[in-house]
Amino acid sequence: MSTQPTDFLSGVIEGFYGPPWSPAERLELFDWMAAWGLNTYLYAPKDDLKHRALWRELYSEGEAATLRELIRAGKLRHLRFIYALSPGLDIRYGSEVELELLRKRFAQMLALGCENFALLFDDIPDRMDVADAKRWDSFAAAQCHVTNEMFRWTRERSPAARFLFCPTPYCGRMAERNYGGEGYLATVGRELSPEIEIFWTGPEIISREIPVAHIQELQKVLRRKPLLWDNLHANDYDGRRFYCGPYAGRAPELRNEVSGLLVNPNNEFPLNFVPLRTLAGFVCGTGTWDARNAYLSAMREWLPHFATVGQPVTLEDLIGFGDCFYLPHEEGPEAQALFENIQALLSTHPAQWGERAAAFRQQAARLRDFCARMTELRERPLFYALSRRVWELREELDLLEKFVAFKSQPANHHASFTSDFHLPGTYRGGLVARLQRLFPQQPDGSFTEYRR
Ligand code: GDL
Repeated sequence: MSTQPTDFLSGVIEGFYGPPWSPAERLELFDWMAAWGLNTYLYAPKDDLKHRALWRELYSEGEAATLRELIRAGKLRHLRFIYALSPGLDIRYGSEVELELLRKRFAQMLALGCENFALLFDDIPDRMDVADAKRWDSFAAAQCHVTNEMFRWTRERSPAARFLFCPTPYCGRMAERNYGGEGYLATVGRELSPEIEIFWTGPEIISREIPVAHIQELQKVLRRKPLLWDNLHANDYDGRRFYCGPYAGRAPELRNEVSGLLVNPNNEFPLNFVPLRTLAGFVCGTGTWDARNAYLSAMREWLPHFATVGQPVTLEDLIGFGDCFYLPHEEGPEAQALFENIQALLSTHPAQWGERAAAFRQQAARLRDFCARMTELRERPLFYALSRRVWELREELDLLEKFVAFKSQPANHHASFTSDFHLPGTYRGGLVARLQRLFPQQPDGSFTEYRR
C-alpha cells in the first residue's frame, strides 16, 4: 500500500541525450509503471529535435499521431503524461512572437490530449540577448516571466494542469558556482508562481546521496518543496556503462520533503527493469529502505527476461553479473570482491599468490561464461542493449584469466605476458582510449599530467 498522497509525482523522465525510446518501449514502460504503482511519465528526450533544438516547430501529422497514441495509452493506464519543452538554447525571453510560438506548441499538445506541461532550462548557455539583458537584470527573472505566462495560459485551458520548471542551476554544485547568475534560485523562489514545481537533481547532477537536510535547506530558498529529477541511473554520459543497481542513497524520509520523485534512467530501455522496480518499491513502501534487499528481489522478477535458447541462467549468476553494472559510484559486492582479488594478485609476486589465483580464475570464468550465454537470450532487444558492454567485460576477464594462468607457472614468474587476442590497435585502441591513458584522473578527482 502506498503511503504517498495521490498528488505525489512518481515515475520516469525520458530526459537523456541520445536516441529516444521507441513507441513499443514506451508502452512497455507504461505497463511496468501501472503494475508497480508509479504514476507519472515526463516526455523530455533531449534529442527529439522538436523538444529542444527546433522547439519552435510544430510536430508533423505523423509525429502528432504517435504522440496522441502515447498520451492515450498513458490515460488508459491512469498515468499522468507531462510534455516538456526546452526553448532555452536560443529563446528571446522578451519577445511576444516567441511566446506565441510556445503557446502554439502547447496548444498542439493540448489538442493531442496532453494536460500537463514543463518548461526546462537545463544545459543551456547562461546568457541572454541584448534586448533581454536590458529588460531584466537576471536570467532567472527572464525565465520566470516566460514560465509564469505559460503557466497562466495553460491553467486557463487545463485547470488541473501540473506545471514543472527546470532551473538553469539544478543541483547544489551548480548553485554554489553561481551558475545562471548570483541569486538565481532566490529570484526563482520569489518570482515563480508558487504552484509551479521546480526540479532538482540533488547535491550533484548525478547524486550518490541526497540528504534530507540538503533538501530542507533548498526548500527555504525555493519557497516550496522541490521535485526530484534523479539521474542516479542515467548513463548517457558514459557509453561503456549501464546501471542496474537498486534505487539507493536516499532515505525514505526524503519522500516527505519533495513534491515528487522522477528518475531519468539508462538510455537502453530494457536495462531499466531493476532501477524502476526498486524506485517503485521506494516510493510505495513504508518504513525503512534496504536497497540491497530491494535489488535482490527485483533481480528475481527480472530473471524470466533472461530465458535463453540454451542452458538456463541462474538467479545467482544474474546477481553476480548485475553487480558488475551496479551504480555510478559503486560496484555490487560480488564485482567488488572480484576486483579486489585481481588487484591483490597484480600487486603481489606470483610466488605468493597461493589459493587466491585459483579462486580468481574460477570467479572470472563463471562470469565470462555468463557473458557468453547472453548471446543466447530469447529477448533480443535485451541482448542488443547489453551486447557492447558484455563484450568488453568478457574481453577483460579473458585477458586476466590468461594472465593469471600464465604467471601461475613458476617458469613464467619473470617472463613478460602477451595475448594473441589482445593486440595493440584493435584492443583498447582509438583516440579516446589514448587520451584517457595520457591524462589519468586520481581517485580524489584531480588530474595529473603525463610524465615520461
Ligand atoms: C543532465 C541533463 C540530463 C542528462 C543528465 C545525465 C538534467 C536536469 N539534465 O544534466 O538531460 O540526462 O544530466 O547526463 O539532469
